[in-house]
Amino acid sequence: MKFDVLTLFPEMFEPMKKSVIGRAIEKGLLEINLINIRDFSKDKHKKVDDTVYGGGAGMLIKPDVVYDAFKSVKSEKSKVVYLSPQGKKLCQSKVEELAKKEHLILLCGHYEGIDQRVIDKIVDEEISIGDYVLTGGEIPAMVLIDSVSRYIDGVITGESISEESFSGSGLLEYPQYTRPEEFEGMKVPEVLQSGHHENINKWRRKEAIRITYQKRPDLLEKVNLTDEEKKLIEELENKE
Ligand code: 4GT
Repeated sequence: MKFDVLTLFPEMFEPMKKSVIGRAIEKGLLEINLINIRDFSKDKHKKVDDTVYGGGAGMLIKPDVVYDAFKSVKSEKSKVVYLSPQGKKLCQSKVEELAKKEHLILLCGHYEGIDQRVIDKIVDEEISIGDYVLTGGEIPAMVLIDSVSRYIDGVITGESISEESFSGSGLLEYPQYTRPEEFEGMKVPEVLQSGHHENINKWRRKEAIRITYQKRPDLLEKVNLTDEEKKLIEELENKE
């Protein structure tokens, strides 16, 4: 999978060369190509922004430089995503959908944003990472790359993906423990040391339901629960 990132601050993506994503790049599973929008300025001072028509504070990125940067990377199969607070909020199912694409072009705004005409011309989808304002689309682009890359074969070792929060069951993850068996007077739950896998799975499912009920009850609406599990939730409700 290939990401082309159109940005004024390619250096911001340096940290992605570390850890899991860095190894995926080294293994050739993933390509992150950084395109500096400034390289496409025709201006002798490499100017990329200008004042806003109609007045108001700040500067906007000019449409022609963004368009030229886009043309330098576009392909038949590319899909252009503009990271913006106006976009649809990113969720795990959208992440999974994007992971099926071969080539994503991520457009990052800065300052007050980008001239609307080039957005209308080249953007296929606008995505937000949440309802808050940032100084640029670079961090949202990194969030998207990180979340999507985990779905590429070989990026994540082991089973993991289907069992975790927001995938599969729709529940949050059950609590997990490692050594020591006792920490600050707190013991690892007995059942997890029993080696009885059926009981362990039952305990984990129950804990996942309990934690989802306590931390994110809104998520439970979409979860398929057995009658027994619905009773468990009633019990939790009565405990309050
Ligand atoms: C928030 C988000 C985002 C910004 C988000 C254009 C100039 C947008 C600054 C940029 N803020 N981008 N993608 N919540 N700010 O996803």
